[in-house]
Amino acid sequence: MPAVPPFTPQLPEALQALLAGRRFQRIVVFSGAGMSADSGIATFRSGERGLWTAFDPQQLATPEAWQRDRELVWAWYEWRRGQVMAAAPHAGHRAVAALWHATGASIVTQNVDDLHERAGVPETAVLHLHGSLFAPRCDRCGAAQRGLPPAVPVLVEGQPPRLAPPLCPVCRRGCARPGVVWFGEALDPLVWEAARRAVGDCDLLLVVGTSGVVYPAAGLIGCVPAEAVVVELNPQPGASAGRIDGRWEETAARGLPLLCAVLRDGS
Ligand code: BJW
Repeated sequence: MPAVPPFTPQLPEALQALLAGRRFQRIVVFSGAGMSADSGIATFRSGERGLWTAFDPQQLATPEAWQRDRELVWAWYEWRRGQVMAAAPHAGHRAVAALWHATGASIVTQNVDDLHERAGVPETAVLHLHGSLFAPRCDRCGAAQRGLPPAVPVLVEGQPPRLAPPLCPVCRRGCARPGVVWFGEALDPLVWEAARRAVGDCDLLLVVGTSGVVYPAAGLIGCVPAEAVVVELNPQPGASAGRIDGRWEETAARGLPLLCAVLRDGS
């Protein structure tokens, strides 16, 4: 029988020893889909509930998919935007926000949701490597089309949902596309550089809820200075690629409140 986790999470001894008596000055939190799993947002690759188990990324998350079938892709992203809007940040998001307020930690996320922000981190302080569900732009002229009201896809029985993306009010030729980074697309160079700088200058990197298989984001872990400490929080052992000095096999909602308190106040 698997051990029942204690009701109140406890830092593993090895991690406690690694962090004991240390005051970190330049912390970076690097989050992936597992960060939002406890808010009910599906991850991409975790078991049967992973998005890429139910859906084919080639049909939905590539520029080619967009060229082939905009209405299918737009409907899928609007469905996901609706799910995020209905979700709420959990205790782990709030702990990261408190850590940001206390230490000015950098927040680098692969997530396209806004749960770090809704937990209290200012929008300008979150580096979204893979864009945002809330930042659509024209697929032709690039004009931002923020603030679109949530739309409901048309459902035809036995067929995938479809939804026409709104026409661009600026050029009137293109239409809104999701403001996310698809496979084969480059990351925003300014966001990427800022993330690399933060990680390259950190003294502690906290890696939360990522499988570490998507590049270049996963390569960030390799940018940490030799003297920095890398801690991974993930219920799946050894999920991330790269050097990890301390691990805690725990969920974000359970682990982050304690871990962030230790980093904030010392142990
Ligand atoms: C919990 C938990 C709980 C569960 N608490 N934890 C070979 C080598 C290197 C690169 C490539 C290659 N072949 C192809 C590439 C390139 C490609 C790539 O990396 N592919 C890999 C799949 C191999 N990369 C790209 O295409 C990137 N662009 C690029 O390379 O551009 C080059 C270029 C340069 C110049 C000009 C033009 C091009 C772009 C990558 C974009 C990724 N996009 C997505 C979709 C975003 C939009 C959307 O949301 O739909 O980003 S894919 C998806 O994966 C999403 C995520 O951000 C990303 C990473 O996933 P993440 O966050 O790690 O989630 P999961 O599900 O994988 O893991 C969840 C983890 O949480 C697990 O470990 C669980 O255990 C854990 N967990 N519950 C804590 N409660």
